[in-house]
Parts: sequence; C-alpha cells; structure tokens
Amino acid sequence: MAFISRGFKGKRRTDASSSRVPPGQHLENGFPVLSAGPTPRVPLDRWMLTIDGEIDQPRNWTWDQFLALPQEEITVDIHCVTKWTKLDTRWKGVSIDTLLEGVDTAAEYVLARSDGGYTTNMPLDEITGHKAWVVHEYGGEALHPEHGGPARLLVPHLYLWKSAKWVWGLTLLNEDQPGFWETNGYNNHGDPWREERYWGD
Ligand SMILES: Nc1nc2c(c(=O)[nH]1)N[C@H]1C(S)=C(S)[C@@H](COP(=O)(O)O)O[C@H]1N2
Ligand SMILES: [Mo]
Repeated sequence: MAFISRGFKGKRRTDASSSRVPPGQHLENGFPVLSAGPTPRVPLDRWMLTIDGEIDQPRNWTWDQFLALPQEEITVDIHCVTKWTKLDTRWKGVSIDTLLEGVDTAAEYVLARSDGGYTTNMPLDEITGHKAWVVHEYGGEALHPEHGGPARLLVPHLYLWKSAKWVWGLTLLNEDQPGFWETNGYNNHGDPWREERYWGD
C-alpha cells in the first residue's frame, strides 16, 4: 500500500519494509489466529450476506450471488493491536463500494455483525472509497474457517479487530454503536499509524 507514515516525517528511511510497520508493531511472518470465541461453521447453502439498517430496501446475497459480483484481488499490509504486522497479504473479494452501489443512505456509521455475535463499528466512510472488502480467499485459497471463512470483512487501514470474521451483516446507522472490543477497552477508531489501541489513546 502506498502509505506515507506520519511517524517517519523528515526521517531517512533505511529499508522499505520497516517504513511499512506502524509504531509499536513488529513484523510477523506467520498468520496468528485471534478469536474471542469458537469458530462458527456455516454451510455455504445457508450463508447469506445482508446490508440493513438505514437503507430503503435491505440487500441480501446468497453465496452464489456474492461470488457473481465483481471480484477484486487485494494485496495489503495488516496490523493487529497485539502488535504484529504482516506485509503483503493477498485476498480476493468484493469491495464495499460494489455492495453499496446505488444505495442512497444518510447513515454515517456501520456496525459489522458476525456469526457468533461479534460486532465492530466504524464510520461508514472508513469502509467506502475502496478501503474495505468482504473477502473469501486468502493466498489463492478459500479463506480458512479460523481466519473468518467463508467470508470476512477486511479493513486493512485500521487495526485488524475491525476486520470482522464470519461477517453476515453490515447495519447502516445514523448513530455510532460501539461493537464488541470497542465496549471492552479498545479504541473506537483504531488507526495503527496513530497507535489508537485503547480508549484514551
Ligand atoms: N467474528 C470475529 N471477528 C474477529 C474477531 C473475533 O473474535 N470474532 N477477532 C478480531 C481480532 S481482535 C483480530 S486481531 C482479527 C484476527 O484475525 P485472524 O484470526 O485472521 O488473524 O480478527 C478480528 N475479527
Ligand atoms: Mo486483535
């Protein structure tokens, strides 16, 4: 990603990858699994993605309908609040702009909802403008259930707790509604370049 780190302003960059690691983070080569509960298993013939809330007509996609939408391949760096950063992760999925195409909404916030009850909130404009996707492939293969398969939200410019695994719904809201971690001490926004880890950061 073409990140220009605020933290490196005026400093000489010695190597390309260190300039991509936000403050307080270290590089991770593996792919740790972080889940607040057990891994839910939803059969694909019952899988459904929904956009509801402040929208005239809720939108729903079955698995086949979702796969028929325009697909994008994305290579991005991801940052977990537990301090690991993984560079150049490869995903495939559908951009939120595609899901919201033609939607007229006054909503300024969104709550992502997952199987198992996990939620996470963001301003709507943090997931539009080609900044977020619902992804179903990682590294050229079907997304592993532990990493959120069949499909998860991917919001790479915010800490990874915003990237809801096993996402089934995006609820458009007029008022911000803090999600699971946001009501349990994590920062409401979560920008890794500003180290917005916890409440008060
Ligand atoms: N549904 C759901 N999504 C979730 C979580 C969770 O517990 N449940 N954990 C979040 C947190 S805190 C992180 S760091 C990332 C971890 O993603 P990974 O397990 O693929 O590394 O998923 C996020 N999405
Ligand atoms: Mo996390």
